Amino acid sequence: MSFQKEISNALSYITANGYQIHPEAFKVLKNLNSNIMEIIQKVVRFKKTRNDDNNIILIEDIRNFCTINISTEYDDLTADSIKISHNTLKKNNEIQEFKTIPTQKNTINKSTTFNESFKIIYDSTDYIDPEEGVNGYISLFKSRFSKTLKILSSRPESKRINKISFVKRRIRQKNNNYSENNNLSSNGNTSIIAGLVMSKRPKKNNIELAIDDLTGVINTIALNEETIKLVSKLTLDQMVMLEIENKGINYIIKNVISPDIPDHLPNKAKSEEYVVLISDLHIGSRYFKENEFLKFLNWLNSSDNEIVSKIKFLCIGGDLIDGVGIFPNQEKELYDSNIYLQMSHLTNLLEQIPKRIQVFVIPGNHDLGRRALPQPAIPKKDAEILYSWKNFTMLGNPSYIELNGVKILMYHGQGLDDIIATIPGLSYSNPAEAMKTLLKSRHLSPIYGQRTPLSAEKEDMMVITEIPDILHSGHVHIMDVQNYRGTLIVNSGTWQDQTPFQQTMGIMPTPGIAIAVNLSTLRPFQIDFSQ
Ligand code: D5M
Ligand code: FE
Ligand code: ZN
Repeated sequence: MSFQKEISNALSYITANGYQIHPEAFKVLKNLNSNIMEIIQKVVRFKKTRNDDNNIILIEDIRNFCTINISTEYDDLTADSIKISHNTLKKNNEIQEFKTIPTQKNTINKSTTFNESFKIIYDSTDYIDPEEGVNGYISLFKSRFSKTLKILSSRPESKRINKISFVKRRIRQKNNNYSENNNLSSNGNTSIIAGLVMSKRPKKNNIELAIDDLTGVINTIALNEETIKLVSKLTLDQMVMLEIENKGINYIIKNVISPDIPDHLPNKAKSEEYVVLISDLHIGSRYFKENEFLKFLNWLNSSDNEIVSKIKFLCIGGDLIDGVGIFPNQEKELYDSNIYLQMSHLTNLLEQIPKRIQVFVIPGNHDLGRRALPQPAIPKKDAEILYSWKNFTMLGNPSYIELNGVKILMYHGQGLDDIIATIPGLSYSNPAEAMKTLLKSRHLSPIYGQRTPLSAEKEDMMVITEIPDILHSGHVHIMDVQNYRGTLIVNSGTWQDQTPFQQTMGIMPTPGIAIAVNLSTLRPFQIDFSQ
């Protein structure tokens, strides 16, 4: 189809669906070169599902659907050849230009600089685009593979990556040659492969690891203490780079290279300002600690406290309400078994947050909306009042925000259940240690098919593509803070007392604590309201 024809089809599609396109957005569309119709269809679908009552398509609407487009083709694995078409829209000057667009109702949206102090870098709500059936999961894993391969490409070892099919073929040929010459297989040179962990089988004196890189699966084995330790810390379905050596029929692991985050200096704000991190209120549960939460709200409203006057931001990391039907026999644990009453109780409490504080909200597994990760923002129809407050930004889980230059990755933390259950040495009592595994694997919920439902998205939004300065999660209900290679890891605990389920699991929650982080130093402070 000619380019003109494609543009003309896209315009027809827009008008047929009752929308118009802003002239600036039209210019951008014309510069996109490809996939114009696909992007427009996504934009329209997204505006419809969000009940966006502004019927003009703006640059920001388009931007939501065409950031970085990594080729999922797997033709050539050298680092330099990973194909990335950076979105030209991401240039700063275009963001400046963006500001001049007249802002209509409901149009101030993602990726826009709202004011000097905060930005929404990435809201998974905007990218949710599941694919039906088994193809969906193929797309998801291809996307995970290529996004993480791009991360690994900064490692010098990546220059030597070979496709698994190639490694196996080469070794087969070599072994055939040797047997023809009546020779035994020799110790070949080492190869580097990169792929997703398909299985991990701990044996008495070793661990077997199967790796899949979309060209084939290879069975490898860790034999010495050092490699066994490294392999035991890998999660299923995460991306990893291995140096392997062929010996007879075995591929012995010589080195394990996780995508990981590098040791780095985090971004810091220029002046002393604070963000407060909380999560897991569980309003509606009999175990919700309302008195403690009211003390917290009172504290936020106190005028004579030096730190409080410097609090500019509040992040709420999901599980705002307890919900209904989340687990069997939940009704017995609810004081309010109507989600709308739970939401209204939530609204009454959150209304007490001073309006000068910017609040960012993501959902958790107890909130309204879909259960599978990534979760879109709590639906507007269920939280109209929260959406109407100017200081509230409702985001998906996960989301990436920037507060005075400090990048915060907000993620409720569902995937931690699977990490804690499967990695030796981890426990619910130190969730920050488990969150470290997320940074090492560069994935927020790597394990597929166990406790954490993952949606078959075309793009794997759970890959940690950008290094956060702060990783904020909840879900585990235990407050924990740790610094890992320059990133501040915070699990913000809960406002719910121990539930019968947690009692059977041996989980001792730490309710009633808020974490405040000084954005100019990244120093965390605990404020305990449980006393
Ligand atoms: O999770 C509250 C706590 O219960 C948290 O520590 C995780 C734990 N939890 C929740 N679901 C599971 C499953 N399926 N297995 C193991 N542990 C779990 P919340 O999301 O607030 O109910
Ligand atoms: Fe929770
Ligand atoms: Zn939760």
